[in-house]
Amino acid sequence: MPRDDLRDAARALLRENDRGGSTIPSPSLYPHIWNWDAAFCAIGWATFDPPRALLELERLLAGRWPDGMVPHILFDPAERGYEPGARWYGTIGHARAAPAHQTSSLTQPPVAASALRRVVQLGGAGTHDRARAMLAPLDAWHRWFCAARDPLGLGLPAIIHPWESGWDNSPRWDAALEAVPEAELGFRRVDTSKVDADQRPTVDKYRRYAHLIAQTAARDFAPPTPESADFLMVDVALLAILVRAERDLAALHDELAQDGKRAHAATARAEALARAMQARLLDAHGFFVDFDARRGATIDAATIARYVPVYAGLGGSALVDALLGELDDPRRFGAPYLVPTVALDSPSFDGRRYWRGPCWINVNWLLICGLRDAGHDAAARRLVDASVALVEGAGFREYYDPHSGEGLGAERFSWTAALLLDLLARSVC
Ligand code: 9WN
Repeated sequence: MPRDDLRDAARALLRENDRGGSTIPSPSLYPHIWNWDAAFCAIGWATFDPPRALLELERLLAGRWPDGMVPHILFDPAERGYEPGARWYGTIGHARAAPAHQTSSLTQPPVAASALRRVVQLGGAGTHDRARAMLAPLDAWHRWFCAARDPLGLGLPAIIHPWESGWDNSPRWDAALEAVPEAELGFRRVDTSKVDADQRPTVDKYRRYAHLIAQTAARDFAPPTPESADFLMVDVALLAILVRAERDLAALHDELAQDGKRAHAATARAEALARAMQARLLDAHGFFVDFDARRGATIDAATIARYVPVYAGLGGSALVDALLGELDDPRRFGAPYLVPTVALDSPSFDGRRYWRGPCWINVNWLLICGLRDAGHDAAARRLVDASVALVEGAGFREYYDPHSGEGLGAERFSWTAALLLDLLARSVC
């Protein structure tokens, strides 16, 4: 398909999923605002409508909690097509929760500051006033991660639920989830009536997810401790996103507000996180590994998350070289369609079930950004072409089978369209 047509189709999809200023991830499965989806969507909107991109981020930040957390879902109260809904989280009317919005009690990877920087780059001076107003909430959210989510004082914030990683069903969380009790769901799963069950998490996973949510509510949404949280995981992919977001926030403090003090503080937080990652999360082979903060155990799962630190320039040329080597290795990540999220020779690999093998355009995008910044233009271009090939072959799907390229999961998926727009804009410019 000519790239102009692909671009038009991607723009049309974002417009179709626009619900008056925020973009739902997919009409077939996800009818509310999701956190990192909104940030990815803003990056797409920025390529053709920067004011609309700003609105996407403003709507997301409007759901923030008094302590600074930006929730992983902002619910549309009129929408009934997704379970679990807001009531199930126990957040409505709670003093710690957002006063004027119905939200989940979790967060998600903080892509928003990096998205805002991209919007400002593309939108120019006309975006500055509205972008400046978002710096304080972004700053508060970034500070919240270490303030509320580092009970062991590792300098490394942890997630309390697989949904906070965005990589919900990744084998990275299997061992820790095994020890989490199964609870009654208390809601009707609608996902498996819309998408084949073999592409979604198993029933026992959902029961454990339910337990973790109930535990959060039982704690009255107070910050977790190893005694009060059955899942406390340092996620390297989320941390890499936070490091880059802090640097982008520092640049915005400088450029938009000439606020050297806050810029310096954000840079210092980024560098402290990067140092803590180097000190505590590097394994004997030079890979960053997730860390189970409850059990004091590192996680050994062969997933592409080990390469996401390249997005933040972490790991240096050794990590980039290892990534390039594994992308060429048909036993590892060198699938016919790129990039599988789990190594092909891993016993956990499942090319159809979400986060256990399929290709995702947002993961490709994180790797592409890192490769480009490291000066590996040809490798970045290869992953751009691979991403375009997936969409051309199967449309704007949530994820894709790395062996066949078949589209899986939700249909008319917004971040696939949005990030494709960004990839096309950057390769043409
Ligand atoms: C739970 C919306 C979200 C993404 C996540 C993805 C999936 C939700 C679900 O969909 O998670 O938050 O119901 O499966 O795993 O990354 O943000 O697109």
